[in-house]
Amino acid sequence: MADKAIIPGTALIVVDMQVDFVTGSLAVPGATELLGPINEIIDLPFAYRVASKDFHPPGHISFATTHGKPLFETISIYPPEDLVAQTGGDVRTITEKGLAQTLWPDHCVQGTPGVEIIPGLKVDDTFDIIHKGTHPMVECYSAFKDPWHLLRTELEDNLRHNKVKDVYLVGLAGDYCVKATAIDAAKAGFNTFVVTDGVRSVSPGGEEYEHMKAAGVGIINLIELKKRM
Ligand code: VGL
Ligand code: ZN
Repeated sequence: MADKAIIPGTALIVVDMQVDFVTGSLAVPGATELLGPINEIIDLPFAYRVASKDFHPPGHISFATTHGKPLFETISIYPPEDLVAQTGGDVRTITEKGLAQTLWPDHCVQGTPGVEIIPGLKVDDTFDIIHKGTHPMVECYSAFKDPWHLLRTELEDNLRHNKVKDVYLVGLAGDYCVKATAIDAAKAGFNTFVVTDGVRSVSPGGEEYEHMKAAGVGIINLIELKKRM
């Protein structure tokens, strides 16, 4: 990286490369294979680097234990009325949108070892860190905002402040947080690319890449990324 000039307008987003998703309670298949490729990608001359962290309070709405229900069951969840009221929007329209929520093992709980970025990954203090899923009643796969658009993180402001045009994403999980974050990035108007060598999914071979492509996200591999950078 030292011998390469920074490329203005480029950003790397490392999504949820945390202990619980790599080796912990919600370990994504093949996630340990990502350290090499992602470290290589981190060394490329991005102008701005940011890592997201799933950062749940104990008893989060996405945990099966919170509801006393079996793991991986799907329930409908609704936005908390106080938050809806604060938005000043159409409360009824928003609250009627029940959302399918998969119930996960407890994971990425604030203050636990599982919430930390996986050791060995070169996410250093040049990275900004975005915390998401911090509200007990709101799931947030995207590092930009929750599905009801009630709570936003600093990510979009940070990207704009750093004059970012091209966003490259790697991390976990391809079918949840990477997908949601990439789609929101494209919707926000960034040229958005997911680098497949840096991604693993909970249930690979679903249609995660088709969904991303349909939203305007470019799907590239590490060789293609290196040609651009
Ligand atoms: C994620 C499931 C639950 C992710 C987060 O980072 O993809 N998946 N919470
Ligand atoms: Zn989570």
